[in-house]
Amino acid sequence: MLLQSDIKSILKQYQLTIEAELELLLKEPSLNSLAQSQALESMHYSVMNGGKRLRAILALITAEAVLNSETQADFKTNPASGLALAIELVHCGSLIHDDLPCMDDGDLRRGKPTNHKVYGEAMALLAGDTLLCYPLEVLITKTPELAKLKITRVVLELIQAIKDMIAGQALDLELPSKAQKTIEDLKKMQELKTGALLRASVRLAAILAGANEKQIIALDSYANKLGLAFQITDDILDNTISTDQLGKTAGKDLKQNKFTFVQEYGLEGASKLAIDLINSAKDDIDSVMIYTAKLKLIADYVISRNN
Ligand code: GRG
Repeated sequence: MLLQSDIKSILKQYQLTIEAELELLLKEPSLNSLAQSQALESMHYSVMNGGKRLRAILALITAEAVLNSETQADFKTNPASGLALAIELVHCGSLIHDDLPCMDDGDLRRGKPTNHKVYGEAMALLAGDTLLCYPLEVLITKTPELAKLKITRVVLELIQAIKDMIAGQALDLELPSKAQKTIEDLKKMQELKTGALLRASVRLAAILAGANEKQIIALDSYANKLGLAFQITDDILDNTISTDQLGKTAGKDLKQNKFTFVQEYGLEGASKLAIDLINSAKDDIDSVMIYTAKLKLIADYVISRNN
């Protein structure tokens, strides 16, 4: 039986596998043309600079749960292996663009200078661009043969999730200047900006692993709630954790006049909302699968993390 205290070692195991695979992907011959400039080094800097690898882990453990596997499956045969890597790459690209001066203007990411601080804005832009198209190649070429039967649906849904993330980012940029902001505006924006990729990690892994419709619906609901709880926790951490611990500049939301869940509900209210969402997310998956332990542990981790 898995305990809450096992989460650190479980995360570590998956992180090591994912990082080794990401490192290999950045050496693929299809990226050779980018190696002629600093573009590949710039990408490498932002893909391999830490990160919790939450989206990739969610994809892998969702597929394992659907396949009734209690233990970590061999990476290459996990139906969601290509998806896990693809989503992680898109996520890293989105962070590079998010940190640009024309967006969130970040100096620090994962405790290190942001991409454009090291490689300049133009190279950061190009690294982010590459991390938008290369992941689709990765998804198609690295998905194990059997799961490839579902690939068209999965590619199309991933493209939609990426467009939703971009739409969420656009709303995020516009929201501070909107005169009448409602909590519904905030939820919609976060559902798109942060929720879409997290949801895709779970939902598309379930599809690739051959989940039935009931399981897909339950996992989709789990992922939606997890995504919202993740963002609420981000808002709480921005208010309560130091820049050192957070790995990026703390207290930025307030400085940038961002409308957040903490502003709306206060620290205690926001924390209660996140806990309720996670409990409900865990309930969602109980009746449709047997091996839900890791999905539940990671749900708890989403709101107990400190970065
Ligand atoms: C070029 C792909 C691409 C996108 C452009 C900039 C943009 C559109 C989207 C940005 C969306 C964004 C910044 C969403 C926030 C997601 C979020 C909460 C990031 C932090 O996630 P963690 O904590 O990060 O999982 P680590 O560092 O652990 O990977």
